[in-house]
Amino acid sequence: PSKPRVAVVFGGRSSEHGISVVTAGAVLNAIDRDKYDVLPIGITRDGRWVRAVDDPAGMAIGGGKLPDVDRLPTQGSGKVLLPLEPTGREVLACEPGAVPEELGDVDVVFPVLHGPYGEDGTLQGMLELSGVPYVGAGVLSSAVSMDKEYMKRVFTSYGLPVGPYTVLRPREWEQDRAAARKKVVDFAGDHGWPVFVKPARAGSSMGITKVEDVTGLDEAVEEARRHDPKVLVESMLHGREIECGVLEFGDGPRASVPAEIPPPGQHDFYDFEAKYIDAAPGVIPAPLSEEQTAEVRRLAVDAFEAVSCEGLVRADFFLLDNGEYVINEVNTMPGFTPTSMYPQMWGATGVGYSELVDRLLQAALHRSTGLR
Ligand code: G1L
Repeated sequence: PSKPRVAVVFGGRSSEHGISVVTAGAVLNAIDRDKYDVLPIGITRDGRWVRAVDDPAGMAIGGGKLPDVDRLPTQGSGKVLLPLEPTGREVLACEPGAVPEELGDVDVVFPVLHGPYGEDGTLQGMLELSGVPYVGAGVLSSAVSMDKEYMKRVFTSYGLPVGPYTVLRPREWEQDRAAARKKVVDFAGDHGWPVFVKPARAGSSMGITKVEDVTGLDEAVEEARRHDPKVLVESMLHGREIECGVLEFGDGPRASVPAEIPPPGQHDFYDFEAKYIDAAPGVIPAPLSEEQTAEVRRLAVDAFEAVSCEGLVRADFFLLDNGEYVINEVNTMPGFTPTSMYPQMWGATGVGYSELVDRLLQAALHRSTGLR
């Protein structure tokens, strides 16, 4: 019997290009070759799709340097393989179920891409059009989970507790600066300084500033707007940072044991490098009471359901000093190297890295595709 063919798509035009390649190397290394055929597909920093040589070891961090698709050996001509470049329109000529001819049939795509065009639902939409199943969240779930405003709106209407926030829409900031500033000052009047100013849609922790008073506001908003013209202002929550992994099993989503992220030391909050490259900084399992553990696991599964997620999600919470949980966000493409929080939490729950990868592939392959 022929094996399902897995296209692992990685790299891409985001600043997290190198981490994506490292992660894809770990995924390729973990895929059971007795069960699956693999097709590694790299996306260069300028958006060309190329067929990479199946060499997971060559995709690891080498000499302290992150790998890059442009430096990986490619297979075949090395020319653009897919009609899926930023400007490509030939995708419309592509047969459903047969990502491009040159590549042969692909049974499932494992996307390992960060940020815009990777985890925001756009790649997922393209794969829906192609009729190819893929690992992880679908179009709506990816898009909602990428947008901090809509994520909070969905959580709220699903009965999940969220922290105080306000939104600065592009036009508000551009057309009436004074009113926009007042909106934030009034918000801080109600909920206190400092506030966090964040781009509504951005991967990792980029563009986020902790603002102590109104004097730092304009600069923080301008910085956030470099990533997204829509900006979120959140109050600083006092409590412990607790994370939980959710994974889809045959009978539905289950939550891992939770982890606690220790309070940041010299940094104001974890930056992107700490989140993705460093070994998981968390304490696993989080030192919580049985009731607190059960509650956060329940909330994590609720969050998965709230955004109609598929495959997996990492749900991030604050356990406030008053004992109540608040959900901060969900991440449909969390850090995913073997030492990242999500795989570590599942490891502590009895699901190793290879089993994780296999469960995600199985969930994707068993999903119905096409019109539902
Ligand atoms: F496909 C999964 F399983 F949903 C998946 C894909 C990608 C989970 C996690 C990730 N993570 C990443 O791609 C990244 C955080 C390394 C992006 Cl740079």
